[in-house]
Amino acid sequence: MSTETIFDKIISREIPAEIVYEDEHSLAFKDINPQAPVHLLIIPKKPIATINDIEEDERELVGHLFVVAKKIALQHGFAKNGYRVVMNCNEDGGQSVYHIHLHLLAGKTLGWPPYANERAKQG
Ligand code: DGP
Repeated sequence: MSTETIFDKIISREIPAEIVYEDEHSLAFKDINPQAPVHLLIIPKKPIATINDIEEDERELVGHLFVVAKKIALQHGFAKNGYRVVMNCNEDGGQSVYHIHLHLLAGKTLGWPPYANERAKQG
């Protein structure tokens, strides 16, 4: 089961996005709320709601998202310095758009753990 999300509208160009990469199976575009100098989202064109919904026969498609991340990192010149890829799942994981996506973050030394600030606020 899948429900249309904002990412389907980006795929179909109903709403604009700063697209940096596209192929038959995937699309990558700039995150609207960047958390690093480079913050891209890499999505499959096939709508899969969450990591929990990934089927065995979709493993190649999901692996492809990592190959795209690597290609972008090389093309944009930050592969050597490094980067982070993250995929959130459901509410506790911080997922807000229910169409799986890899966050690709780069352009600075990224802190770890990524949730340190939230934990500090909770006390
Ligand atoms: P997550 O919280 O892991 O589900 O990440 C969803 C990301 O999607 C979040 O970082 C903000 C981004 N986002 C939400 N709506 C839009 C949009 O309309 N355009 C773009 N470019 N990014 C969006």
